[in-house]
Amino acid sequence: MDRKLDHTSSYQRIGPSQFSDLTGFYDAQKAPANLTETRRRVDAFVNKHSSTGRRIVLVTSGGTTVPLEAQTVRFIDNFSAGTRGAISTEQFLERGYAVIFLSRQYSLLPYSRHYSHSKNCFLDFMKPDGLGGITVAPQFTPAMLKVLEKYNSVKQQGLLEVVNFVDVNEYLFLLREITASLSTIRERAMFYLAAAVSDFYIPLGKMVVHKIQSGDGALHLELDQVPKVLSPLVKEWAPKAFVVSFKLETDPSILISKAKTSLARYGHQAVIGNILSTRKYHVILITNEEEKDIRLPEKEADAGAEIEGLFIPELISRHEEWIRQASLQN
Ligand code: 9Z3
Repeated sequence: MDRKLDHTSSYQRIGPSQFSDLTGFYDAQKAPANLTETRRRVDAFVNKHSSTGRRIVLVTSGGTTVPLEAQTVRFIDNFSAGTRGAISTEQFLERGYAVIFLSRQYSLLPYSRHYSHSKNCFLDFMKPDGLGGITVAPQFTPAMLKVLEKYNSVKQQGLLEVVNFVDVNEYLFLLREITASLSTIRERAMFYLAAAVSDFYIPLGKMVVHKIQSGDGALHLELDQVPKVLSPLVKEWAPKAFVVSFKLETDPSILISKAKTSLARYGHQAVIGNILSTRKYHVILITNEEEKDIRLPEKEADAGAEIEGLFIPELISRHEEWIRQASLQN
């Protein structure tokens, strides 16, 4: 049995992150091994689509882990399965965007999500064809054919680039690298930051190397605050891009004020506010000009509609206006 967390101490606040300016964070942490290769891949993707004038969106998706040991046996995780990110990616692709999908390894992927994490095992979708081969069971064929056609078309046109992370450190390094690449297309880039990013972490310098041993009583964890990357992203890394962040709360009474504070603090273009328990049916789109309540009617949800199909077109029209305004100034 592992040592129990001390719930009182885990809620004690220990002051701001030692790396509130972020430079310190990137200097002190270790970059992921695949960073240079990923940057090369993303640069090639951005160059290819920038030459055709296509808009590109970075969709971040899924939860980041917080390792407790450098040789990680245990880690803190969160609820996100990456559903929002995977659905949103399909929506953007259908509306002509190229997508960089920065996603938690093994979380939901666009298109395959319809089958990978479903109540059916993937084998339930198949049946023997009687000739020694396998076919798709007839009741699933029409829906699967539609998904397959969309998936193949995206693949053939090279419209989707997937980059994976597991922990919050990898996420922050990859985000900075991809942002640098995307900043080259200026206003045509959109950032859609839907990943459930950890607020607290253990810096490399304070992390034990080996497995934490049991037997010494309660385990007290002290976590530093994860630096807020939205600030440099908006102000320095990609100042011309259209940036959408997400604000997740469990208490509806603070959602709008927290979203507005975020918008005022970071100066980006939109916040999608959502409550954990209702996030699939209700979001609030907050910009400097408006506060729009968006709800998916029950009937539409029952018929298979998804709320991303309602609010992503709203974001896209605002992105188009953002590009138009910039072109008037140039
Ligand atoms: C969201 O709020 C996403 O909508 C969800 C999607 C994570 C709720 P699922 O993956 O869930 O479909 O199950 N993402 C952002 C959450 C976040 O970490 N926001 C931070 C904050 O609220 C930074 S802006 O403080």
